[in-house]
Amino acid sequence: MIRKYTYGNPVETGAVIQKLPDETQPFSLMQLDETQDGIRLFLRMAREDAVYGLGEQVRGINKRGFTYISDALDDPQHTEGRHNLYGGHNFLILDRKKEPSFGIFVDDPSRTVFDIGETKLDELCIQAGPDCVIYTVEGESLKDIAKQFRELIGRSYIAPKWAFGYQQSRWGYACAADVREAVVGHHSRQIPLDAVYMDIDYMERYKDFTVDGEKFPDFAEFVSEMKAQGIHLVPIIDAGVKMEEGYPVYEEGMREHYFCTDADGKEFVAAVWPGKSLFPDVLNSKAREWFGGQYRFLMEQGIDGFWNDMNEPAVFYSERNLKKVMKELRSIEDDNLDLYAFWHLKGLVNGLENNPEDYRQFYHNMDGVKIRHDKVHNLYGYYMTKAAADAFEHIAPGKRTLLFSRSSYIGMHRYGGIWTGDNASWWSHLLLSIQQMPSLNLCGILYTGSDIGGFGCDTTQDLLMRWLEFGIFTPLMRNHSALGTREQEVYQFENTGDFRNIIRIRYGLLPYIYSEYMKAALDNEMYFRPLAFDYPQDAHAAQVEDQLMTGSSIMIAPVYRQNATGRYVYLPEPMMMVRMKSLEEKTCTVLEPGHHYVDIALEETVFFVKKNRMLPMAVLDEDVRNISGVDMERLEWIGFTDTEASYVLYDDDGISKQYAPKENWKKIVRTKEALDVTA
Ligand code: MIG
Repeated sequence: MIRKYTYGNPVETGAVIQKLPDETQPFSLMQLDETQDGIRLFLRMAREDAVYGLGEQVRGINKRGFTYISDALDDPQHTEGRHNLYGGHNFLILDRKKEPSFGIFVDDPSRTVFDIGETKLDELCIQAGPDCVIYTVEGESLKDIAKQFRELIGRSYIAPKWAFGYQQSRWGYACAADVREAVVGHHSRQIPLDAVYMDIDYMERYKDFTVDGEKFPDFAEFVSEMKAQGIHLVPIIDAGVKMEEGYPVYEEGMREHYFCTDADGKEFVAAVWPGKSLFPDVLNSKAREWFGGQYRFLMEQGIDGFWNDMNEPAVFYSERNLKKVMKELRSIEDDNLDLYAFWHLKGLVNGLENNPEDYRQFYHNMDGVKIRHDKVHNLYGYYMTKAAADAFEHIAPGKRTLLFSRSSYIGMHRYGGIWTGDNASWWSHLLLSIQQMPSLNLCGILYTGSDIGGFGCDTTQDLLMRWLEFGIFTPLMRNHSALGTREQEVYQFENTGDFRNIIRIRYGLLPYIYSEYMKAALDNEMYFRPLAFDYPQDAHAAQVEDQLMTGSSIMIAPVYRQNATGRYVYLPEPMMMVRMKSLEEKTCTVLEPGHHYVDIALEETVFFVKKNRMLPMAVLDEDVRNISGVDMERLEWIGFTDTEASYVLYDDDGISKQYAPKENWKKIVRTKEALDVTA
């Protein structure tokens, strides 16, 4: 049961796809106060109630105990005190033990605050509006509420099958030779790989939709050379367009008034990578169509995947604010700065970046309606990504193109995935990434993953290995690291064979991962779920913050602590533990429900299969190089049952949009004796 309540005069955000009538009854699930500054919602929470959702945020799966803010921001400090990350995902579910649970979605693209028991331990307070739409979702169970919400917001983006292979990225691959080296580094060690990413260095002076001809002479030829080796190249696209005479994207955009403007209608100038830049007005349908059309330049050269970056949009400084700050700096040049004066100086300089005041200085032309950016701030990444996705419908119709974004808003999941941005090579960020997955899935974002090994800081062999042991389960499995950090390709470390084994397990799991992804997308379900969603009656399951139900057959419990040789695992029901040293070396043990300490050596991958369920594992040749070497017909069935186990296998061509109709989903049943791998 979904109810819709409209307050003020909200903009059409495009978050939902169902047209619902406005409720005539007053809002009743929570206390609602309408004030001049907006809407305030209050609810008492019982001590045992939990809150799930909010997509990309810091902290745990149960969001209680902190204030989360939707206010898209480019900030790499994903630490416990950070209130906002890159997106605006205003959906949460209140899991109430004594009263009915419900979900609430606040469709408000400006700054929205969720105080979930921070100010008052047992009080939830949401601040939004004044112009917003609120949806409440009542249902029979957490899963049912989640599904109804997903039906409201529409089907999740479906990536091409190759994008479920292992992908390598690094900010610092500066030329064709660097990319070749990464490919050879994997292939010469028989480590499968499906894609290599191109970060900003491929462009000519950081100009979108250009390729530096010195670093990549004959780019189209290079793209096909890579394709011949089974490698897809995935270039980055940034939100800011460089101001440079003679650069067609800049000149065309100026001529047609496709960029965001200041209050007087002059283009708003902010600096990002290329220095002074303009922001394409992706909230304007004409400008959006134009910007999306630019992707053609790369697609015509064979590119079939993109990642959209810096689309919060990130601002290094605005021309206006820089002038002001410089002037003030000059005025204090000769002062004897005491503590506070020095702090003030530091604040002036640090405050140049992503300054909230700058977001109040520019405007969009939403198809005739002039609207100040801060009122729609969280929509920018969504509409930049929609620009690309809409264009792909013309440029490569009928074909899936890989697309994911850094910033997003509810609804963007129909057009692309996200990656979780600039994390660090910290063990705490491995745990964070585990915890972000179900929250993102709840908001419809299925094609997602974190920078494996960590983006900032230097990784270590053990961190990368443990991260991969989790990453083999995330739909987006990409190793990415920042310029200046330790080189992080798996072959940079000793015991490369162990890394190879883990990555090969991913390819072995591919039939399962792809099936589960596709079923979750086509059925509006979650691929990663908190344990409480599957075991609502189990009070302990709700406490588990570091294990995930993954697809329909398994539960994962990754190791995320340094030097740990194992971990505690909670089993809500009997499950079969599968321990893998490699794809070929597995041992299975049935464990009783309850708490266990499980030894998991550094190079081992462990997961748990539910009773009467099973999963397919592809049998791979030694020289498999990419997903085309995964034979969906050559499967081993792993399961645990006293009688028979079953599984619904999904497959399709992996590239067209002709998804297999439900009648073609293969239900496979195996008796205990017929299982290939069992306890
Ligand atoms: O200001 O393009 O999150 O993945 O490597 C940094 C360089 C800009 C941020 C992205 C990161 C990417 C980096 N970008």
